[in-house]
Amino acid sequence: MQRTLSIVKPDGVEKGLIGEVVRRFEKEGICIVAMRMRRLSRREAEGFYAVHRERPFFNSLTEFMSSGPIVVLVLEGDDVIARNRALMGATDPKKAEKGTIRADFAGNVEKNIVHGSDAPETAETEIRYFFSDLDLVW
Ligand code: 3AN
Repeated sequence: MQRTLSIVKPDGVEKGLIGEVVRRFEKEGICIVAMRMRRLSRREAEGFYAVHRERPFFNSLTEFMSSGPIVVLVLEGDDVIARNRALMGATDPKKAEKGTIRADFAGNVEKNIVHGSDAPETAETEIRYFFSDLDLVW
């Protein structure tokens, strides 16, 4: 059993896609074990994306991620990190496979509706960034 962090980003919330994203998880049999809406400060967004600090898009990305409310979720299931990333599609929506969340709804490589952890270690760190053990439903 694996866990991963998902985020419906500010563009996803603004476009009214919280329910659509959650529906895709549930349809796929992925279990939601925590879910919360919140708004990140710029500092919190910078902390979350600290691994991208040196990238040219860091300023713009953290500004965007703190521009409006987000929904953070912890997903659980067999191989859920890869399954979530398959549902999301490629980072660049133009390269994302048809039927994925990003191909269907994302505007561009930055405003791409959802985030998903990319490996077990990052999943653990990212879940810890937003949730404590007490928040997780077993
Ligand atoms: P993913 O979210 O698909 O794992 P990462 O981890 O490479 O992609 O990038 C984190 C976030 O940074 C992306 N979700 C996207 O919002 C933003 N990003 C990635 N590459 C670019 C880029 N070339 N230009 C602008 N933003 C980018």
